[in-house]
Amino acid sequence: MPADIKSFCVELFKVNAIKFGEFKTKVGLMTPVYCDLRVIVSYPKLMETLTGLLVEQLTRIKNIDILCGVPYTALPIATCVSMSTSIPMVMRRKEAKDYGTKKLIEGVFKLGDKCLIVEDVVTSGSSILETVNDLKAAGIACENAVVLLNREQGGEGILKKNGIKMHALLTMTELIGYLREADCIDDSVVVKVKAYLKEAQVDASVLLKTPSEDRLKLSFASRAKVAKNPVAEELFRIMTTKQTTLCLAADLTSSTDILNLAEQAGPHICLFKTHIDIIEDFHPNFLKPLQEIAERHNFLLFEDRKFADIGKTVELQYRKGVYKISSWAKVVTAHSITGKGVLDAIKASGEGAGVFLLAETSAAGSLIDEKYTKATLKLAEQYPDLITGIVCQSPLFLQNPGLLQLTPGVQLDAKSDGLGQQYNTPDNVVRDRGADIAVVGRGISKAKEPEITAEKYKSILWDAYSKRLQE
Ligand code: 5IU
Repeated sequence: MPADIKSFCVELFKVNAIKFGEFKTKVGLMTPVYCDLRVIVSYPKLMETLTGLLVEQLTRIKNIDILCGVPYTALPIATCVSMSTSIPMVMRRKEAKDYGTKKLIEGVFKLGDKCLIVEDVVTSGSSILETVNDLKAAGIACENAVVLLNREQGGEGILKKNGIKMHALLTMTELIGYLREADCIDDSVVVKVKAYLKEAQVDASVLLKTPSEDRLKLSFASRAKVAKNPVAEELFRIMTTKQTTLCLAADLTSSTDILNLAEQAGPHICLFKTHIDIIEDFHPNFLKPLQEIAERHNFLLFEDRKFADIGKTVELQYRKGVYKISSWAKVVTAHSITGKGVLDAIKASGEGAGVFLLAETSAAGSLIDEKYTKATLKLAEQYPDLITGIVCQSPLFLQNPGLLQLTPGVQLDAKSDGLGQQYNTPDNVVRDRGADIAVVGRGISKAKEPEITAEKYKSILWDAYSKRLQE
């Protein structure tokens, strides 16, 4: 391989893909060496050699389901690697944000697919991280990047800190060594480049800011500190103290049964989710013992009311009627279908409840589409102090670690319930679908021993969260 790569370097030099002199970089600094692999598409033979070298490199990387080239230079390179290895490829759209509803990732993939990144040159690693962020947002796992040239300016370390192992064919030091050997450059150029490399190390702290905010890699304890909604902050703290991310859906119709379930599962949950209007023997007196249990076991009461009317009606539904939800529920759910009014009404009540906004559902045949989901996230952004989190089925948001992802449709033993509910396993929702809190209902309430079952779900979920932090 060294012989191959040496002559390949010389060929790159000959076609001006590597140049020496004085060049301005993207960020305005001067560099004595410039690599521009964009020309390579004009030299099919060189492309073939590069493909062969990359393919050889990637045989050492295990578990690759798909490939993705960093746009644009590495797109044709990734295509060649995909054709040569028969590993399918996906494409990241750079401009999708401007189009609003267009998909960021084109191609066929499954949630949790492991993607190998293909890139030509790495300086800071920021281009790779941009691509990785979008892939992760689509539920694709990224751990490895195969690249032609490591410029040795800090990119490898930055990528590593972000969970990406870089497999480079070549370092800048090796490249200039080979070119010197082949008499393409003289000693003075070698000295200049080496001096430059020493000085021009990338300031990792600036670059790390965005990627390190990826909530999936941050502990709940650290996320508590950046939560803007007080209920989210409290939840992060409860989750950390009790080591639980379990929300129990208490969809029972008798108040005694609900109180019993709360007492049994109490030690293992962070949220107790009710549909207060399904209780057949509801009396306001029922709320007091429920609040007492919640306090004793340190969990929050959560009414899954899914407010969806005009603001004025929501205000009444929230504060009045038999249930007086605002007087006891610390958290409620809301639809985004009617827009701001719902959130304004809840906020104006001044009760300090947190809201989980519904961006996706676990129901088969749901009418919610990508456009609606995105608009919901935008709406949530406008109410940072009110929104506790987002109810969804996939890691829709990564860059806002103060928000919680709540994911219902979780069960170990069933795939569906015959009425459109779709279940995933606890491990899957946390590690592949980005759930911070998992909602489990019948998986626990219908179990023979709800207390033991709640504890089991709690520990599987916590395990999955711990693994996610290390992945
Ligand atoms: N719930 C869902 N899916 C959703 C939303 C809410 O299941 O997309 I939004 C609620 C309905 C029920 C609980 O109260 O979560 C799930 O209960 P089971 O685990 O018993 O299916």
